Amino acid sequence: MATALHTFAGLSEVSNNVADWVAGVQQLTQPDRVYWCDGSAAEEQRLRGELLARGELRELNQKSFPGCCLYRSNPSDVARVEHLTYICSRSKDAAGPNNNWMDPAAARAKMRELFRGSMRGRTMYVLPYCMGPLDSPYARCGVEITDSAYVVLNMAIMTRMGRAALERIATEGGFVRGLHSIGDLDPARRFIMHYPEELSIESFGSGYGGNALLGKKCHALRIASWQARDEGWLAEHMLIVGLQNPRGETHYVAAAFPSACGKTNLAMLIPPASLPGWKVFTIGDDIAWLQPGPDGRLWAINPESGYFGVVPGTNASTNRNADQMIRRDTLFTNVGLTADNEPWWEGRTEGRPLTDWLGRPYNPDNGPAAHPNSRFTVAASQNPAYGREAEDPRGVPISALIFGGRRRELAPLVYEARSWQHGVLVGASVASETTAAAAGQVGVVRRDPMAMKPFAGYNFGDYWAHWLAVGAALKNPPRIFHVNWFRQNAAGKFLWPGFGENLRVLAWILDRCAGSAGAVETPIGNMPLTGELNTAGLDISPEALTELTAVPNAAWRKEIASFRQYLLEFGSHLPDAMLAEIDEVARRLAAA
Ligand code: SAT
Ligand code: MN
Repeated sequence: MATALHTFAGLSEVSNNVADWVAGVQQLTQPDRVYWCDGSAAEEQRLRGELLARGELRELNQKSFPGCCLYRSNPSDVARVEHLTYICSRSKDAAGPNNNWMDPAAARAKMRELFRGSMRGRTMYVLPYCMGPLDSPYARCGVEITDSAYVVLNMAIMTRMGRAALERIATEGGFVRGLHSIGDLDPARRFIMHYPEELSIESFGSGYGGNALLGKKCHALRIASWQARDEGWLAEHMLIVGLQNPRGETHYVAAAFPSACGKTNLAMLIPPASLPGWKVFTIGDDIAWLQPGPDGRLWAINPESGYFGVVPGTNASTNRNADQMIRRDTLFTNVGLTADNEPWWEGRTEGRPLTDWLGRPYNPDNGPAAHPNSRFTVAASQNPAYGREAEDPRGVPISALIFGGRRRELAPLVYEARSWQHGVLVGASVASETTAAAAGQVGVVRRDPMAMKPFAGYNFGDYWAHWLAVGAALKNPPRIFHVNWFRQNAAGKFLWPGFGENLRVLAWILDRCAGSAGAVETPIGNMPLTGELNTAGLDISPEALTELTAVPNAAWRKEIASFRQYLLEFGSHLPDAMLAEIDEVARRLAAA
């Protein structure tokens, strides 16, 4: 059997229960070497050097993009694979109709055969990590075992990875076990399995993003959502942002949108010149862990320490913060290259592509230069708008929860739920056009409750019941809103300018939370009174505004009827309160 190459002054001795598990995995997967990651900068340098030497990573122009590298994934491995992702709970009912399910014993047996000998000739990396600030009672730890050095480089940015996490595990005892091997990247031998009752994950056959960085979607959403239900909190697919108004008061909101719908842009929003005095601080761009606080408010931490963001579309006018942030020490995946060896992507305003993401000479007939789901991995602290409160062990108090999707039609710019209970229905009603973040057809509308369809680790019916219970336990719950930045007119033109101008909508939301803005009741929820949404200096026609705030009765009745059908699929798991709420909306539409 291979011997440990490196144990960093007894790192493997720090935690016996980790070491025992690692030894078992080593026996099964038969790596040539075992390497315990300490998370140091020197380690990152060394690993990166090894990948560069092997040609798996490519250095970008070090003058204009110092510390930046390009990684090209296998062309068959560029997005999450939802059809190969399973919740392996003991009962199928617990996973619900919203998940693929496999019997845990059958899944274990299947994965055992895939993992057997899969790391021969490779190094097995052991990555202890902490999701959330190391000193936060809300943080949770895990250990990922992987044979991909690219995964190590990503996890080192995305999580608090290394010695300190292992020390926390040694004191705490419990941790999430994540086993990952890229296998032979054969899509027919690719599975992402979750065993929520055992707090464990097995992922085989993909090296990409959410399939392979197990701390992210697998742990921080699927496993954590299950744990959160048992423990009385929420693990959500939400950004967290701090908004400081011209009076100097800061409020925090958390917002859920499906993948590749602009969460990173909203989290890093640049206030437009027409709204002087506002400041925006990013706390998180993808995942929020929400806990009822001792004061009866809802508090949030960002379990991650980096961003794994969509590159295409990033430029100084869409997201100046991101544009600056990714000019150094950034790992690019699947972008094109310029003749100057700079990264290039659709929407980049400087340079021209010489080669595409596959390394071929760029030819627009072959499609875009950068893959539509090409990504940057970058430390959150590099964001010019980074909010230090992201490191506060208590988290930040949340004033408003916002749900949204990418909807060409129907969903208005903004509306507010009448109550927490109605808000849970509004969150459950999220639907969105599919994007390149997941394998499959792009642009079809699908239901994506709370933007958690690919990520809820258990039955949505039980999940909504849990949401209702969390709200009932809050003395001072956040208000709940729904937004849609993506409405188009009949000619296919966006009705709302989006990006920084979204702050106008957020300002109304905060005024509602402060009790200082009025609203009109509509059958679906409360909307801004005419004139209360600040549109001064905005080039938007009165017709567009009317369309953005319309509630077309017939279309909404159809929508509510189809949503009701969807809810009924959850059978006895669907809380009665959800049916009562949807029937109330239907009644209001009929009476309007
Ligand atoms: O691939 S990830 O799941 O990490 C990114 C996303 O789809 O949100
Ligand atoms: Mn996401």
